[in-house]
Amino acid sequence: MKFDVLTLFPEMFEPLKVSIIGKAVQNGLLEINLINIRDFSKDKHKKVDDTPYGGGAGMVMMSEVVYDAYNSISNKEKAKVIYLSPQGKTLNQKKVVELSKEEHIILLCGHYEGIDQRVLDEIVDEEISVGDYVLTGGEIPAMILIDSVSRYIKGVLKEDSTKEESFSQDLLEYPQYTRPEVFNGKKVPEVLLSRKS
Ligand code: 21W
Repeated sequence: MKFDVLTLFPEMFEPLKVSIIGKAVQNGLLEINLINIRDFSKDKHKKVDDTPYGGGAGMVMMSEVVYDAYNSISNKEKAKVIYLSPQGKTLNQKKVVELSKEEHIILLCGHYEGIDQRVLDEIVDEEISVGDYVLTGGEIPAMILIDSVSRYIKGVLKEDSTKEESFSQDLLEYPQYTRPEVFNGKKVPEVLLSRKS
């Protein structure tokens, strides 16, 4: 599965280079391309945003630079374009499983107050939020989406740890223990001790 990420802050995506996701990239199960929107600014000062028409606080990312960054992505005809946005539909596990069936996802991360609506209308298929609280941009939400979706790609997790999740929701969740048998005077439940591996 391939992700292309359009962002002003590609350096925020370092966490995807370690652990399970980092290994999946190394093994070629997953491809994550970071595209720096600023690289597509034609302005001598590399300007990417401007004040909003009608006034209001903050800055708005300009259409053309976002559009040019998007158009630099190859083979995007079948890709799903997702804009991470506080106004989007909240991500849940059902949506995560659905997205894991896509071959190619393009993630657009806003920063500042948002992105000019005209380029969003032009390129975005779907808007997704990660919850009802305010962040500074779409980069951490994009990483949440990549992390949650990638778990469902065959070979990313060791066994099929995702099977029980989709069928039984969190009904099968239970407290877990490992060595030592006694910690701060608290013993591991007796019933588990005979089933040690
Ligand atoms: C937060 C951008 C607030 C803009 C019109 C005029 C992506 C996010 C984000 C951010 C505003 C997600 C406005 C949960 C999030 C994100 C940055 C305010 C107000 N509209 N999921 N002014 N929470 N946040 N815009 O914040 O980009 S997914």
